[in-house]
Amino acid sequence: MAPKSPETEIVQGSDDQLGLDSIIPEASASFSEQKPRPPLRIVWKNVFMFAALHIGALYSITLIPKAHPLTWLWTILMYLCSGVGITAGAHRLWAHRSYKAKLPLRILLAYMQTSAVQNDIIEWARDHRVHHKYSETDADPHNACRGFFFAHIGWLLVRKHPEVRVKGKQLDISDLFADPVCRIQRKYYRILAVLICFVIPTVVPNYLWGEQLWTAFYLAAILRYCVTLNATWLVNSAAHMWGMRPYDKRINPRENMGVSFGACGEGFHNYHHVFPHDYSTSEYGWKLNVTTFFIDTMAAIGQAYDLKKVSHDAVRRRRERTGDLAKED
Ligand code: ST9
Ligand code: ZN
Ligand code: ZN
Repeated sequence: MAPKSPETEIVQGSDDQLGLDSIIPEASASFSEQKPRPPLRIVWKNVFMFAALHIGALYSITLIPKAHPLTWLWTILMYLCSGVGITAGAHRLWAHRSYKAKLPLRILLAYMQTSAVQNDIIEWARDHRVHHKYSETDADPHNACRGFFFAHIGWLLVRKHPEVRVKGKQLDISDLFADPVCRIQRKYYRILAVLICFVIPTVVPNYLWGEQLWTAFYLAAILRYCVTLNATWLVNSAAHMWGMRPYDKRINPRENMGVSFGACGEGFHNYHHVFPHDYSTSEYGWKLNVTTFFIDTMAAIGQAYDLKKVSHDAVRRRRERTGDLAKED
């Protein structure tokens, strides 16, 4: 269990009123009327790109036995680097502001987030804020009410529903543009993405322990990128469909331990949608949550501060009021 850092702020009070105002959820699709959807407009470039990536990742598996053990280790390290860049960076820091980070940590997180190539921080955080505020409506970019495939990868293969843009433009994202780290990353995103996601992971094993460039590229870049993407997408698909709802049975996001394992601690998704401002996204500290371990470590060396944590009492009250095991009225 994570030690309680002196920098951790225990947030009391009504759990519905905590966190960023901009992401307090509107009525979910399950409870509101949906208009007929415009026809799907497939983006073939993305279809071919993601198909090629997945075929490349399958081929990469055949290279594992002949790779140097240090290349295996490097691939896992790169997976953690891009995973935590998304979870501790784009998600918990920039999208939710669940803690604050000093400049060196923000630069490190931006580097790590870039290695995941999941769009720049501003675009990622904006889509994610819309996802929380309009969860499972047409304004949710990866609306899980449209099925597993759409929530997982399909939403990246078609033009967005017009409501995503309409509702997204109403959100305040001035805090993201106010951060020079986000602005610079966005300005040079394409070149940075190629360098940090593909070139550096390939060149390092070749230079340091003589791994073949071909093998290093397919394992540390292609396979690692593909696995990280799918682990992330599972939060949108599987963790919106399968698992318990101990905090709020009226919403679809679930507690999914398999997803937590693969997604660096982001499978506690029922908790997260109920308490989106909690820096740990769970009430269980470091359990299946390497991201919380990372943020706590950064807090211990003074790089992260003002960590927001929901009090045990508020969590217990919410469980009793709306959770799976709450008594029916
Ligand atoms: C990727 C992202 O994979 C994954 C995010 C997952 C999030 C998961 C969250 C779960 C919790 C965290 C868990 C982390 C776990 C990590 C574990 C790690 C181990 N608001 O976008 P366009 C505007 S990316 C306001 O082209 P189209 C936009 O500004 C993979 N406005 O839409 C623009 O306006 P303007 C790599 C918005 O044409 C206009 O709309 N990336 C919003 O419909 C057009 O924007 C790719 O492959 C908004 N929300 O195209 C790229 N959204 O003209 C994929 C848009 O004024 N993307 N706008 O500037 C694309 O190719 C396209 O976006 C598209 C849609 C085809 C999908
Ligand atoms: Zn969600
Ligand atoms: Zn979130």
